[in-house]
Amino acid sequence: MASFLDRLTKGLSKTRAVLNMDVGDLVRGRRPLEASDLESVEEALLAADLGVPAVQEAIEVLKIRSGEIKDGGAPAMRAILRGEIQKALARPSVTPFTATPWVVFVVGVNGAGKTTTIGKLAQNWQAEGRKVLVVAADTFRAAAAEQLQVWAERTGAPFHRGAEGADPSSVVTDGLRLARARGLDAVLVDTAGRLHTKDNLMAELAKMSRVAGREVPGAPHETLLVLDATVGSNGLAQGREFAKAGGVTGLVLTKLDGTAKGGVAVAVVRELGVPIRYVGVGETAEDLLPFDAAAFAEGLVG
Ligand SMILES: Nc1nc2c(ncn2[C@@H]2O[C@H](COP(=O)(O)OP(=O)(O)OP(=O)(O)O)[C@@H](O)[C@H]2O)c(=O)[nH]1
Ligand SMILES: [Mg+2]
Repeated sequence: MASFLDRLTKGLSKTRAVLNMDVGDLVRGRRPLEASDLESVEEALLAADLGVPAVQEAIEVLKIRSGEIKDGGAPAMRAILRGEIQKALARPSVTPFTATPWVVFVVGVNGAGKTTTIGKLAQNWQAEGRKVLVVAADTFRAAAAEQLQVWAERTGAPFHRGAEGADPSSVVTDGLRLARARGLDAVLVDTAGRLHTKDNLMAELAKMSRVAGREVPGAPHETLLVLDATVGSNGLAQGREFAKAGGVTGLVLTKLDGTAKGGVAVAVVRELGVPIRYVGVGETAEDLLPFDAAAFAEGLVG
């Protein structure tokens, strides 16, 4: 099986192509960095959706360290960029499974990849020998629960769903009771996709969190916001609203395999101050990778 870095690198290849198009031929000879060179780098970083503040900072650092780039050429510049991106992405994160059951809410806009991410997590955690309950708190669409059930059956994880139209909070309550009664290690709660602009749906998420905390102390231990990397900087607006409503503790960046905008990772982490926990680089269970800032920076810049 391909290594973590190989798979990530493959997932980030579109982003890297954007960056390297301009960055690659930057240092043609051993000469000082010129303003036009920096403009090319800036354009490439902006095109990859790192966001204006992060790009400006990176450019400042390149200017300050232009002597190293003069001596070391393009590899030196890539090394500096890698270091800056890694620094921007590094955030402290929680240690999973430090409570039992470990309760994880998965939230995000429609189609971001919530259900798929839960399926992948359930499969990986079950394979590690943890007992995982998968809860469908999307009572809005019957097909949503069925999609989750397919993943649960495939992974052998127990599955809980509520009646169609039931209050998602009551589904969460029942699910957590079930997990406690059976002594399960973790609970993954799938929520209905919702627009970050819909206040009533955002309030529903907040309620689900409150009731979870009543059943299991400290729950939800993680609230993962799933962002589709292909939407680029639009993920920022989504992130802000979900963070306001639901105490987001971490991010999952999906569909990195299909985008040249992987730099959005830097923009959202900077904006929300929470770590990326996992990245999705495809549709199978093997295509969810625990996030590693160094590997990500390497995959992005090459
Ligand atoms: N290429 C690729 N496709 C992905 C990835 N993650 C999810 N998908 C696909 O994205 C589509 C939507 O995924 P879902 O998991 O159903 O998204 P969701 O957030 O649960 O959607 P709703 O429940 O409708 O809000 C599916 O076709 C997935 O296979 C990924 O990392 N890479
Ligand atoms: Mg879903």
